Amino acid sequence: MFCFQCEQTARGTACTKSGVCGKRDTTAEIQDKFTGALVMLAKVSNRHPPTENSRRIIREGLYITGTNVNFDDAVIKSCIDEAHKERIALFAASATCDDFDMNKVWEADEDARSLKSLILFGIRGIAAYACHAAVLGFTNAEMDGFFCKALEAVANTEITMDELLPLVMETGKVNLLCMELLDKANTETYGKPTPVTVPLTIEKGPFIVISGHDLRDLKLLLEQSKGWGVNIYTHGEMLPAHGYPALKAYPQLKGNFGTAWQNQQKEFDGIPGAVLFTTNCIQPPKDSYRDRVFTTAEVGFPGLVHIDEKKDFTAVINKALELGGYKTDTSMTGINGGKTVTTGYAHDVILENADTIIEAVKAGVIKHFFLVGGCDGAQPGRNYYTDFVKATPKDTVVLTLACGKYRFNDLDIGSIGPFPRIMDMGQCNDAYSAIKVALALADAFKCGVNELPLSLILSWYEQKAVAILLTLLHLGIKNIRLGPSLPAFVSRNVLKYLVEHFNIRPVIAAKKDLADILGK
Ligand code: FSO
Ligand code: SF4
Repeated sequence: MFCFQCEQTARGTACTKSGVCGKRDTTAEIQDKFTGALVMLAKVSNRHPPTENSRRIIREGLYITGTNVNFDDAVIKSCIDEAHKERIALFAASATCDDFDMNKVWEADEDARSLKSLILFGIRGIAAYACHAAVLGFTNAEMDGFFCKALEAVANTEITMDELLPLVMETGKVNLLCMELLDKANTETYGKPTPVTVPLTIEKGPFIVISGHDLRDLKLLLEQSKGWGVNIYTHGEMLPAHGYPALKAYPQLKGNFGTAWQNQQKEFDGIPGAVLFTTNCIQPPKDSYRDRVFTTAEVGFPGLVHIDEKKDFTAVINKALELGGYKTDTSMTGINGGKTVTTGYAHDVILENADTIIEAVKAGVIKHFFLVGGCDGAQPGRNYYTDFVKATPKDTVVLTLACGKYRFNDLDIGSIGPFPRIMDMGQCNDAYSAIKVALALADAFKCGVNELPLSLILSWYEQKAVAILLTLLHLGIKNIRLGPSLPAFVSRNVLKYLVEHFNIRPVIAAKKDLADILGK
């Protein structure tokens, strides 16, 4: 196997024997075969009008091969069969074609491999968002077309660096389109998020923990669990769901369980409730809770019960009733000991208060904005983000999003006027909100985003973070600090290019970086 698509890759170079994420070598090889099959379907789709089914297969296929999504070989094999069938249905003569061999990418020269990885991992990240939007009825032909164009480029052994570079930037552009589409899908379906304080206490009685990003799965679960006496708690990236009016209207949506994805094996150990995974990041479940974990949509793990597209969550509800939950209310905390967290500071809330914010900046009440966001992970170096937020001066605001916020979202670092100093804008795809706010501020101050008193301190883990980083580069945003380590798939020359053009740099030490930013 060869896989280096995420931040925890073995030795910071590549997983070659088994995945640090728990992926077996056989699964990695089947995933590569599937990507090779998607390449051929994409090539045919670029020449023969694709159907909605071919677009769906490519979208879901890109997503399913992402980190911590699907570990089930049988499921991935059936996806390969489906891709072959669709290709032949589009163009019968392609029946004799072989799938593309992904080793040709992994064994290519390191700069071509690096740019192709940025494109491939970027479209895997975009595809995740595209799938969440698609289940709400929102699709975009330009985006689906780009997946095919990008897959063909990844497989092109003749393509030059000069042709690959614009495609890397186009990946960022298409991700912006996709995040906008998902924002529209979520807000038109569930309303505009509003700020909310979410308890971390688990009330006594049966409960279900729902993890991942898919708001539709949560809505269906809330609907089906009505009247059963089962409480629902969000986990990980599902936390921002509490801000959406149509979701928070359900009284059984009580709070949030635990922290970020990488703590699940510890936090779910012996949990007396059911757990439903709607997207990444699932880790191999331990025996102490394996019998109560369910998957749905693209997520899969061998031996777990999978809820199919009919979305009948009866088995999950019954498991929660059977386990019975805690006997008394159980007070849990965030990683810094806080008992509640807040969320719901999406673009509408902030932009509705734009005048107040602009005045506060002009009057020197707010001196600087930090966007401290991205993915969490297991590396000890990720304490950097906690230390950074703790050290931010009282006249600064910390905007955050994605699962990296669990490093500090239970801290009480005070407020500035009507605003808490930490404002959670949502899931990783809500980077769209941060971009909208940054562009509006730049407009108000008649300057570019790079001239704003705004610094981006990002953490990355998997492919959605790659897509978001490419969006920021596509927008010309400079001086991003990225950690806890730089991607293994960024070659020395590609890094040199990124440093020269975007002044991107690794995080070093919280206090030092903060002093550099504030010029102290
Ligand atoms: Fe985190 Fe996992 Fe949103 Fe990612 S839960 S790491 S970028 O899949 O999704 O931030
Ligand atoms: Fe390794 Fe990450 Fe790939 Fe898993 S997804 S095999 S941890 S590089």
